[in-house]
Amino acid sequence: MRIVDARVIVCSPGRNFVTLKLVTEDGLYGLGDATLNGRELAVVSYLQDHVVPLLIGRDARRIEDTWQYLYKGAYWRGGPVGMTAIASVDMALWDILGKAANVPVYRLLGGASREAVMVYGHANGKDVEETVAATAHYLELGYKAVRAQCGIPGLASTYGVGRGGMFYEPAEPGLPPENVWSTEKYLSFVPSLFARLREEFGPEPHLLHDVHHRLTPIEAARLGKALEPCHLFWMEDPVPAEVQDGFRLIRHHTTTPIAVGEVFSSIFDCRHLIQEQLIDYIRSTVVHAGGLTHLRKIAHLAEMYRVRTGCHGATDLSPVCMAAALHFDLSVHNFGIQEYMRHTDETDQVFPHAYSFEDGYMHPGDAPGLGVDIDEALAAQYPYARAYLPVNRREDGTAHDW
Ligand code: KDG
Ligand code: MG
Repeated sequence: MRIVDARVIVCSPGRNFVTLKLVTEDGLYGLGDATLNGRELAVVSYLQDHVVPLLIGRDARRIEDTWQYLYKGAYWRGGPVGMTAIASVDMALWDILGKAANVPVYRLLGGASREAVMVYGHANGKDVEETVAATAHYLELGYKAVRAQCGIPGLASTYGVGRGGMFYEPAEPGLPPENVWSTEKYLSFVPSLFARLREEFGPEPHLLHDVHHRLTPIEAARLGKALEPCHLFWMEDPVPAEVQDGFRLIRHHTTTPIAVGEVFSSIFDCRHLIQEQLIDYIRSTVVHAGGLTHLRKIAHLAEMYRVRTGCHGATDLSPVCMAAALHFDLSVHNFGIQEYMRHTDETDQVFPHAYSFEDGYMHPGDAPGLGVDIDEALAAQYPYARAYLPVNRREDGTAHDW
């Protein structure tokens, strides 16, 4: 089953996506997401200029060997650009294998470990009242878990707040906008937001919060401690992911569960955090952590330490990644939760898919392969449009983590 064609498709149906399409001599094709938000074209070049020539003529069934060939053969290993490119090849190969065997990918991964996958949605508001209303809306839709983000009194712009509704999109067209940040204003406010949400909705719904890499370890420890009475499902990215020893300090001070990993590229980024049990949830996902082949290795390591998965699932991860993540989530034993930020209707039309949402849970569907397609003619009507994530500065103008 030789690969005879490999194409990179760039489109922007509401936001930018990069998709790899591999075609075999038997006429089967597979899709892989290769979107790296704000650096999309770097992955396009990596694939087109350096990976595609290596794929033509390879046996599409040799998934592990192709992974190792691309990873080890590059010499310059790891990193978000290279690992996203490898992930897209890997996803496309699993898609082809599923289609060839006429089974959904989760069956190739060991079958379903659960009936469906619990997901969390994003409740965003510019103030507490709006965040309460957004949380209520998600709960009415059947969600069992909601991430709450809120504008901070005294700050004009805050991560996770802005376009509201069901389709929050963090990237902005053109050059990056700049946000202003105050740790003190944030820390004095957030515990009162969650106290109000618990008062409003009681102990049952799972509540999550993304700190978005903005605190120092001791500040994060203070926040985790203050949030303990509100028993969050998790506090995400309390400090920049590379401040790995900082997680130990946070751990010494609080029982609030910790999630990290959406920016990790490989098992080597999270090995220490998992083995030292410094985190509770690993958030790496298919597209940015080397595909299903590599993410499964991360999950298996995590399983030994009772660390559960919580895959990143923002809108910049295309429906191809979302489908792959759901096959992974359904099959892997130590699944925890899946993030689900809905795509716009334009995106869903370009990427028709078999996955579905019902009452707070998702299922990848039983279509052969990943169960997601691309309408290339429609995709061509949405050309790439430069967009960046915002940049963050403290009130005195110092560049800060976003
Ligand atoms: O591209 C970056 C976004 O995906 C990220 O900002 C979203 O932090 C995020 C999340 O938890 O979904
Ligand atoms: Mg996040």
